[in-house]
Order: sequence, then structure tokens, then C-alpha cells
Amino acid sequence: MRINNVLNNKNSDWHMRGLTTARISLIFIAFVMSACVETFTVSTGEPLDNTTTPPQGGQGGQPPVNNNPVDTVLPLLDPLTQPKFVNPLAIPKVASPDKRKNPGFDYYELAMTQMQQYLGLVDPVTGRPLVTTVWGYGGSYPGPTIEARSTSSENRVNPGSPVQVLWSNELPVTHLLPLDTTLDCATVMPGCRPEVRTVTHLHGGHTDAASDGHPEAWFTPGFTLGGPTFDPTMRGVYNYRNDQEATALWYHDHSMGTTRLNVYAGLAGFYLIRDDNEDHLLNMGYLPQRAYEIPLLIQDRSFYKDGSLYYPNESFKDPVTNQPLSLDPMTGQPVPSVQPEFFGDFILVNGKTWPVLEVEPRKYRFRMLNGSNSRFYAMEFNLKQMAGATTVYRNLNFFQIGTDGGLLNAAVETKSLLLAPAERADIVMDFSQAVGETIILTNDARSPFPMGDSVDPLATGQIMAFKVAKPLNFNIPDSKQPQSLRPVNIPHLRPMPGVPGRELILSEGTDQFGRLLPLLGTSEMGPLHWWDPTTETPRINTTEIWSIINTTPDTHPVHQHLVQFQIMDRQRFDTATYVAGRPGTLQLLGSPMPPGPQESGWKDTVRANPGEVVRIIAHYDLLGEYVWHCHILEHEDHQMMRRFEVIM
Ligand SMILES: [Cu+2]
Repeated sequence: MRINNVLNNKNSDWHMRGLTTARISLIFIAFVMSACVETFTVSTGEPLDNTTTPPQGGQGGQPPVNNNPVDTVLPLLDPLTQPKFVNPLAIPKVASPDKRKNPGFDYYELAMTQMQQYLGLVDPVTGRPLVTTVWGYGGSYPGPTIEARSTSSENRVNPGSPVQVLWSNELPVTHLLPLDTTLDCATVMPGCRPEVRTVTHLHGGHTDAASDGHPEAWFTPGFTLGGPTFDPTMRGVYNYRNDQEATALWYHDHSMGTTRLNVYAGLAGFYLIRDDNEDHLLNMGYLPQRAYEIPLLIQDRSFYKDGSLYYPNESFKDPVTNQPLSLDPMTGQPVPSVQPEFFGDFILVNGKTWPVLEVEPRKYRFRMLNGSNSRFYAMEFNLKQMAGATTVYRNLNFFQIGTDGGLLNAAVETKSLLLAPAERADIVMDFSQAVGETIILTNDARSPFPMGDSVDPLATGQIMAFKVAKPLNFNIPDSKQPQSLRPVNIPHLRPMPGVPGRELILSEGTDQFGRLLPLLGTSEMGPLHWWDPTTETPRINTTEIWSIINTTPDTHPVHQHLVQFQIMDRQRFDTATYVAGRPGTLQLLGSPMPPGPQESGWKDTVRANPGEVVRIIAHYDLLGEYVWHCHILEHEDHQMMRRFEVIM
């Protein structure tokens, strides 16, 4: 399938096993550890629950210096040595806005810093807690949750304000993780430098182009350096309109060529929009009250034995000679290579490994977000029971009530939920029939999705646990089963007469070193690079259909900035006859299939499946340059991203 992929460690699960068996003995570098464990950087704003001191007996350690030299092989932490469902789920604090700084705006200041945080890891030999050096916004990973209120014209009862955030970069000048200096990074210096550059994007936000977090609008500490589209006059202050309906957005780093590393280091947080309709549902008892609404940011990571973050540091090698091919353009020295994908073997929720949440026997609302670099999650709630000496699992029904961009028309009863990177789902889970029981949120999505390796049922096959151990608080009534969720159904976007659709492609080629190069492109021109001229130029206030033809063997989560779109349908095509760049060769097969009920709402990220054309429709109502891209971050950083510009 992936003939161009000759990276030794494409599949990290395989890589881990290789490391934990034969390769550990090759090189061993001991970190000199000394006792100073309580040196967490605590936020200047809202601290996060999980920045708390680790349990008794905490081991000390200088922050592990982890900008790892190339091609070293250090021992990794084995996920099977780690306790599961012991660490309490951390819930990110809600940031408090300053309403006086800039009247009319909710104003926040969120600095990006490096800190040490307890992610729930223990030393497998001593049982002592291990701390991890991470990056975070506002002093924590994940960053604090921003709660905004809709400013939409339909939100008249309790209208909100736009939000302003000063995003400042107070990170070290050296990256925490292995940097590939061969990528196109739109840097001011050759060789993908400066190493540490950041720009924040509000994912799913209806945002003016200047504040959208364009990947080339990155900046360095003190705004001393900036990318080609960085506007120094903004001084890192971004405006968010909030003129959209209630939903869960998220903010994360989007810097050119280093998004995968910056997000992996910890730069992500929730951004919830509230509105009158949601209040109405709460007042009517159709949604769990706020105390029972919990955001769940699901991510995979790998760690070295000292608890520091592992990200592959191997150069890209010639498969025959084993000589490094990824060479720094400035020094000519081997550098770590971008990966085709990266899959960690630890699962974290809100920055804690395999956490547990004690719940009451009632309904809870979970705001689910897949914030992983490459991993998909196919999730179920499984009730763990004993049948004699055997553990058996019974998967439970739950309700999906919302998608990326807002509530569905009506709740969808289901047993499973599939989330690609960056997708969100709003769900309601009823624990009332499980008093005293433990329910495991499980995952069985293959990596890469959908045809890659299966999960390890004892590690990546598990996400978190819910123990129905708390007594029911009778003072707060349980919610009713959610039924109709909107005053009027979501209007179907309609194509506009005279506005042609676009045929776009997802493809795989090779870069200058022979590495797998995932690309976007157009049906007429074939695969295109980031630097090729902009081809997608919707006119302002028009509605367009984009047909995205996936010629690759993997599912790619395709994300458009600016808009919330609707999925129209998916249809198979003949992959044997189709040639990108020759539109006449597209032979559609079978019938177009409308999206299932779990995707029948507002979306900003769509799963483009292999061998399928997915059609999406969106309305473009703000001028300026934005991007669309695959949200597998290793793909996005390696050219699977293109500009689009809304023009007059
Ligand atoms: Cu992709």
C-alpha cells in the first residue's frame, strides 16, 4: 500500500516493540536526576487541576533536556507497566476574561510557556511518579478553557461579546522535540529556523483572516521574528467574532512546519461557545446541567523511561545503504525526519494517562475532542462485568447530540463514535443503570485508519474509565432524554446557480529525499505543493460544493478554516482508472451515500475515505486568505495544506 514509505519507524507501535526488546541495549544515556519535583510552573492565569503535585514519594528531576540528538535510541516507557484508571481525570480550568481592558471585548492573555507537569506516569521499577516537560497555554496543558457567548444575530436574549486574546510566546528558543529542518517552514532563515515559532488557530471559528492563525503568521518570543504573513502591529492580539452557534471549538498551534511538534508538546485547549438555545435546553431539563458537562481532550503520546515526551528522532535513511538522507540545508548534518504519521502508545485525556472519573448514576454531557496528531478513535462505552472468573464487556448505548459546529437536529442513539484528528462530538451518557459499576471508554480504530495496525487492547485500546461510585445528588434533577435540540432544523445549504463546484484531490507522492509526501491538489492540475499559486478562490457571499477525491489508501480528516460546512454525500470511484490531473478519468461507482445521522450537522473537518469522493458544501462570507488541510498533523506539516482565498 505504502510503497514510498521507507521510514524505518512508520508504525510507532512496531517501533516501540523494537525498542523495548532488541534495541534498548544499543545506546543508553542516563539522565542525571536531582530532587526538585515541586517545580511546576503554575499559570499566571487559571491553573489547571492537573498541575497539582504528584502523589507521595515523587521522584525529582531537572527538566529533562529532550531536544534529542539524531538517531539515538533511548529506552521508552512501556505502557503495560503503567497503572490504568488510577489518575483522576483533570478538568481544565475556565479562564476568566478581563472585561475592562478593552470594553466590548472579553479579553484574555495566554502565554505559551514550558513547564513540568505530572501526566500520571510512574517509574515501573520504583513506582515513583515521573514528571514531564510540556508546553502549555496559560501555564497548563491542556490550556484553560475559554467560554464565549454567541454574538450571532439570532442570539438575542443574552447576547455575547467578541473575544480578544493576547497570545504571547514565552517558550525557550530551542525546541523540546526533534525538529526536521528540511521542511518548508516559510522561515526568515534557511533551514526551518527559528526552531520555536508559534501561531494560534481557533479551530472551527468563524474568524477574520488576520486573526485566523495563518501558518505563516508565526512569531517568536517578544515578536522579534515573524513569518511572511505575521502582522507585527497586532502584537499577538487576535479577535474572535463568536458569531456562530453554541459548540465546542478548540485552539491550538498552527505554525508552518512545526504544528505537529507544538501541539504534541501541549499547545491546545478548549473554546466553548454558549447560546440562548443551549440555555433553553438546560432550563427545560433536556441537557445535563453544567456541573455534569465535561470536556474530554483525547490524545496519544509516547514517553522515554524518565517520563519525558518521546517523538521520533530518526533521520530518513536510504533503505539500501542505511545512510541518512534528511540533511540540514545549512549544516549538511543528518536531522530527524518528519514521519508519515505518528502514533503514541499511551492514551491521555485532558493531559492524564488513562484517567478515571467517578460519576453519579445520572446523565453526563461529554464534549469529546480528538486532539491527537494522527490517531483515530472508534469509541464505545463498555460496562465491565465478571461472568465467573471471566471479565466480559457489554457496550452501552449513548446519545450524540452535536458535531463539530453545533447541535444536531435531534439526539442520535448509538453504541459507537468515530473521531478523526480534530473532530468533536457532543454526547450524553446515562450512568443511572450502572450503580457501583465501572465503564471503560474503549477504542478499536486501526492506525493508520482504516487499514493499519490494530490497537493493543491493554493500552491504545483503552481511553479512560468511569466509576459509578458517587451518590446521586437529588438537589440537581437528572436531565430528560434529549429529543429535539433546535428550535428549527439546520437549514440545508444549497448550491448557487452559476457557482461552479470544485474537484479536489488527496494524493501521495515523494519529496526530494524520497519520503512519502502527502499532497492536496485539484482534479485538473493534479497534486500541488504549498508554494504553488492559490487555486481555490471562492467569491464572497457564495456557496460552493467541494468534491474531494481521495486517491490514497488512508482516511484523511480534511479541515477548512473559516467555515462550518455540511457533508452532502460520499461516493466510491474507480481508483484503477482515475488519473489526477485528467478529470475525464473519474468513474464514479454505485450511488452517492448521504452522511449518517452522526455527521448530519455542522462540520469543519470531514473524513475523506480512501477510494471515495466526499462532497461538502459551505458558504464563504469573510474576505481574505485562509487554509484548508489534512488534520493529520504529520501530513499538514509535510505539504498536505493549501491556501484558499475568499475574493470580491
Ligand atoms: Cu492526511
